[in-house]
Amino acid sequence: MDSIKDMSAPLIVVSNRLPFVLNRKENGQLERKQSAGGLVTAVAPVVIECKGLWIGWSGLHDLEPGTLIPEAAPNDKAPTSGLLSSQIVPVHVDQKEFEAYYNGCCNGTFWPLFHSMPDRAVFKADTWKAYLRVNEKFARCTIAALRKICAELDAEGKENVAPVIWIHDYQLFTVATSVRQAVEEENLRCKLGFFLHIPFPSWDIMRLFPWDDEILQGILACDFVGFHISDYCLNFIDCCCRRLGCRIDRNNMLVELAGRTVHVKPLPIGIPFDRFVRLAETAPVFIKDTDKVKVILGVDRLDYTKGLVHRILAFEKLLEKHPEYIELVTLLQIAVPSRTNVREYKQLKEEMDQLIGRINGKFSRPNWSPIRYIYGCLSQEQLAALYRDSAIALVTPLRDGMNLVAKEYVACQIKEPGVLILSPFAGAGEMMHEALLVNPYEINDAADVLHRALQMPLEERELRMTQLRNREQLLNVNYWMNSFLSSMGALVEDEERDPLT
Ligand code: ADQ
Repeated sequence: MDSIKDMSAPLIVVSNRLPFVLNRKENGQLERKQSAGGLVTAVAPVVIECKGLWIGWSGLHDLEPGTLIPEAAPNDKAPTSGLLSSQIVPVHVDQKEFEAYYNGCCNGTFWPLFHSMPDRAVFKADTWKAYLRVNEKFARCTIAALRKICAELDAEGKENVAPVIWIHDYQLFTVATSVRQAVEEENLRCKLGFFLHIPFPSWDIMRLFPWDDEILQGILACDFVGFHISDYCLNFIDCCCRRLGCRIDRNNMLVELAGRTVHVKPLPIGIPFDRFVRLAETAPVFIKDTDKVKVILGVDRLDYTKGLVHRILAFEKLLEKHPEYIELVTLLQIAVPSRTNVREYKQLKEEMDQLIGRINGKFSRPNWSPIRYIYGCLSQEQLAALYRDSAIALVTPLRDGMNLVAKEYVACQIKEPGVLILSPFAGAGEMMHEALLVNPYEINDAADVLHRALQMPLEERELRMTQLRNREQLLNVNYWMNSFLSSMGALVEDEERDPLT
């Protein structure tokens, strides 16, 4: 199921950020800049096709309400370039409010809590209130858009077409509460869906958040809820039962609240597989010495959930246990700067600098260093070249909703295949069985698994990689999006068989 199917109704996507970056030029004019995520690439064409809308924060705090977002530049080739100004609804959030909502509640509370790291989570009533206020702003914009779309459909005689609203991620847990209320009070119509891109924690963790009931109610205001894997679905269902006393059906993943039934489903996100293959086929070589030195690659946002420190310690352990790898193996770690104004992320950056400095000081030779570290962003083409030419991808988060890097690596293995080492605590670990799985907290084991990967015969690598690639090609990002929309009953036809059955 590679192509995008027809929507039976207009689609309204609601996400924290719009699907492109808005930039103010020196002359004060606004321009769109591409943002290259797989989600945007998959979903934007559907919104364009069904004449839908995208609602999100523009990235600028000083945008006057009512400002029209510019059309894409004529030479803009991004998947969002066909999105007309009239299809974009910017939500205005001022800097102070954003600080409390985003850096405070989203990243200071929900990010660590939902990654089961409660010691890092800060619980503050004022940031939670800011979160509710900002979510209400998103809801107001969504309701206004819905009113307009329903009126247009009525005028066309399409009274039985219900627009589809698809809300994304942990920044927008409570948007659906107000949307549902308006739909009921004003007799509007829509199908409401929610997808969470990060893990959903167990009840033990969730109950630590003092206002957890409002989050659960916000999600349950939707008709359909998707998570990456069934463990997250079951955690959510369990929380609804224990916190709200909902009737639940675990086997069929149903939750009942106030006489309404909410459908819950695991929908593991995929990547634009063919695009990564094409990039790997054409990208020029980026690592010059692959013939002599085997590259072990790590690619992550610089985030404490990604297990970067543990990974580097495991690599150090490998060199201690197997000094024969000195001058023959290198760890190339790419770290994308992330949330750079949050204290914990600054501390992690310092810790990484020190750790890498110490290990390089300990093992380096005049013409070789054990660790190469790039703190910055790369183009997708450069990434694809690195994926293609690395002997091993070390994807060892302590906790991760899915992890797309693992999938991008296998897509790019178009030459002699490498080995994927994966943490079972990433959603990807649930399905990518042919990877070598390792607990990232077990530094010694991780070093042993690295050794095994470096020694793995070609035949075994081929066998594992073929299976991994076949699955990711089939379950790509379009498959994921079609599955979500068809689960909501939003597609015109759905006759293709589910490749999972
Ligand atoms: P993230 O936490 O951002 O996503 P991940 O799934 O690994 O994590 O995606 C990172 C993306 O950034 C990849 O597409 C990768 O190619 C890109 N990237 C990484 N390093 C880069 C670099 N140096 N330069 C440019 N691009 C780089 C959240 C959840 C995940 C979930 C996704 C999707 O935390 O668990 O898989 O959403 O649902």
